[in-house]
Amino acid sequence: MSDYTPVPEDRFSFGIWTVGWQGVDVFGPGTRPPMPADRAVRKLAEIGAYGVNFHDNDVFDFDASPAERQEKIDAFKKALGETGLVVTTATTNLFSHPIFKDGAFTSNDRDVRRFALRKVMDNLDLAAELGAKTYVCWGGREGAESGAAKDVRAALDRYKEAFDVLGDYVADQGYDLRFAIEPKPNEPRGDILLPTIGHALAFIQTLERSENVGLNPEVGHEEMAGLNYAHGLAQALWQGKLFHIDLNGQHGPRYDQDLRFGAGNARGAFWVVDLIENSDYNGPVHFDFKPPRTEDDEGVWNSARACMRNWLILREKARAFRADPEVQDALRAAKLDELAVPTLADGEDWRSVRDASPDIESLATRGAAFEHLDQLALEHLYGIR
Ligand SMILES: [Mn+2]
Repeated sequence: MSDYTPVPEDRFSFGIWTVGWQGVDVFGPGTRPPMPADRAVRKLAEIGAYGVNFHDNDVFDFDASPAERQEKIDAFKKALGETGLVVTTATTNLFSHPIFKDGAFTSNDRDVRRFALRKVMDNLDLAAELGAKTYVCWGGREGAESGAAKDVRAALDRYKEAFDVLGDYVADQGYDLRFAIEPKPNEPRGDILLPTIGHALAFIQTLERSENVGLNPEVGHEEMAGLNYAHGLAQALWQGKLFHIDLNGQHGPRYDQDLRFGAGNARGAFWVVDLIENSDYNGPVHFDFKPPRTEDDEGVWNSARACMRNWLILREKARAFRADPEVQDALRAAKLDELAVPTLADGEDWRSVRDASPDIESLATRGAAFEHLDQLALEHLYGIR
């Protein structure tokens, strides 16, 4: 058993806004003081993170003067330089300021949409300068609370237009950046556009530069919709679209809890780690959580450390699961190897199965042997194997 100490090869990264969250919620103000971005960078480096992700307004305020903006960026850069923390990812705050109350790329107001594009382009410049490779787009305010307020088909036209324009900007500037759309079903809007991984995958196919746009799925957002996050990630991988991951914890369909990774649906977290560890995903292992507003500064860092520790614990368990000879036997008994074999052999076509006539009785009565396999997984997770 290791001591679960993170190393740079683990590629753990955090949003500046996660540890910096003051604990503001719908029913009360923050319980913690503001945290400057440069302090977040220094503390994250101290606890073993590899990288960071930032919104423009995590670093400088929405209404900062050019001089104030530069001063905050310089402090951020200084902390990055001193700690060696990598900026893996960047994103734009298109949801906090009242101007975005009806969305940004899909606001009914054209002037808001034009300003939103400008705000993203400003931060794409900074993202490229700081070396980010992924640009996350979470359209939290793109949606509606009521039926007639949003023409969804027109809004999707505008959503596509935004990605096409921004894709041209990145190409024309020669930036080495890919976009990653983050789906979410609701909150803060009653209903958000591109609510799930599946909706977003279908949308991406319509874009002019679709090869440069993928996904940033979040645990909690998919589980809020009652969906299986690991299955969603697997489909995104299968379609070559898993550009980034947002890890946290969630207890089923309720408000967006943003618990530390591994809390909430622990069984789901096990399968997420197992999937990612056995995939070609090579982006950051990124945490987008919120330390509960019950916590003080010490609690914030305990919560952040626990995200990484839980990943490492689950990684050890997932590896032990796959290496267990009894599991390997159970996988064969459950015919996982057979699923990997094409249904038609080389040279066969539909004629080969047109009259398929297996032993129906035998196939119908044969058990799938999944319960034994799943129990082995749970026993690894529960720590007795
Ligand atoms: Mn969330």
